[in-house]
Amino acid sequence: MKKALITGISGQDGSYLTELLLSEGYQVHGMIRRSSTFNTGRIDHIYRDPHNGEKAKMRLHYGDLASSDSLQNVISAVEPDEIYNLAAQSHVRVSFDMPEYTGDVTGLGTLRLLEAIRRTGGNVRFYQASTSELFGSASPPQSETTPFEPQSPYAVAKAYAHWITNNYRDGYGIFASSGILFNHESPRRGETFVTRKITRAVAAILAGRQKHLYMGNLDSKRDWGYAPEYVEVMWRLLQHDEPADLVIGTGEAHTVREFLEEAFGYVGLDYQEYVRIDPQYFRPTEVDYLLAEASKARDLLGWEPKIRFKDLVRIMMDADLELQGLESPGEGKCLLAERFDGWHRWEDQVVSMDK
Ligand code: NAP
Ligand code: G4F
Repeated sequence: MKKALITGISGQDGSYLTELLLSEGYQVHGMIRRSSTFNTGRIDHIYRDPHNGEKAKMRLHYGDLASSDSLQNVISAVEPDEIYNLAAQSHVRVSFDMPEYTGDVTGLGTLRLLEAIRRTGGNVRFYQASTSELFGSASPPQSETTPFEPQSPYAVAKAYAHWITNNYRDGYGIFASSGILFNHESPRRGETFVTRKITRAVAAILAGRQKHLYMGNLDSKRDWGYAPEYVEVMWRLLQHDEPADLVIGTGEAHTVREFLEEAFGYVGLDYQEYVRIDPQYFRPTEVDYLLAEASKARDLLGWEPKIRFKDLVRIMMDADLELQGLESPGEGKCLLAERFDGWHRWEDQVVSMDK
């Protein structure tokens, strides 16, 4: 039985990757941070195998990318065949507030992990979670040959992580691959990333629990895909004969404004009545336009995304409507708008930490 170690197992991608690897027969080990409250909400349902009800082959270990000894300890204890480095301070706006911390965890943390692999000398395969943010201000579409022009402390930290991964591959012969993934979303997406912030807000507005949605730049374009399809590429990349760097995206970009139109429109509302612009959500430097040219992934791994923009919005909307106890409007139906009376009784629920 193969053993995989996932850093960032409690995040969006970590949770989907765990499900995938368990279904492929792996024993999955995940690294989690110590927290004063539970931080395993996305993986709690995996403790039991959904197929047979038995205890899942998943174990959790305390560790942190900021601490070399914890990484050494986990790797020595697990002796994994594959390591997926998904842990990061992953929020671009937050990286402007915490640049040093982001550089330490997202950048140097990758070095600490690679160094632990080099020292233990095992024959492990390593996946690095690189990002389309590396391309920054480079003209779209972006592929593996597009030069990096990072535009935030997060992107600069990820550039370090990307290059140090290449360096350990070339210098020490470690089987190390980087997936340069464009934005991917799901109902498990963190609540302060823009897609989830929007779908949560639409559902809360419809439920009468929120009145307005405060946003930043609506003109930036992103290539949004569906997270479960993207974690499959991570796994397939490590099964390939040779290590490689690979761009993953849908090849279709939309503005934040279009996401708003689609999400509000899904429940029969006009976003312009609810959205307000708040300068606190603008970034010192913005990435305007990300669009993947992912033909190498198609040629190398036969990978093609199936879920496109409108379906993605619907999947996320349906999940957030359900969380609010509301029904999905479903195909072609015009909505729950009738239930939409009395919202004005509620105060705005603007969370100050919402980035
Ligand atoms: P996410 O939901 O923000 O999850 C990040 C994970 O990293 C969480 O499990 C978090 O733990 C963990 N973490 C944070 N700081 C840590 C530290 N110091 N030590 C150990 N673990 C730490 O991110 P995601 O969306 O799943 O993305 C996974 C990876 O892909 C990230 O590296 C991200 O930068 C990268 N990426 C994401 C996208 C995307 O669109 N989602 C695109 C390209 C690349 P807690 O739960 O305790 O916070
Ligand atoms: O959802 P976002 O915060 O994602 P961003 O910055 O593209 O980063 C995400 O994708 C990267 C891959 O390209 C990952 F590497 C990274 O870890 C993360 O997962 O913002 C998307 C766009 C930005 O242009 C932002 O300025 O939405 C714009 N936006 C407008 N109003 C907002 C808001 N973003 C957030 N988070 N909150 C707003 O209110």
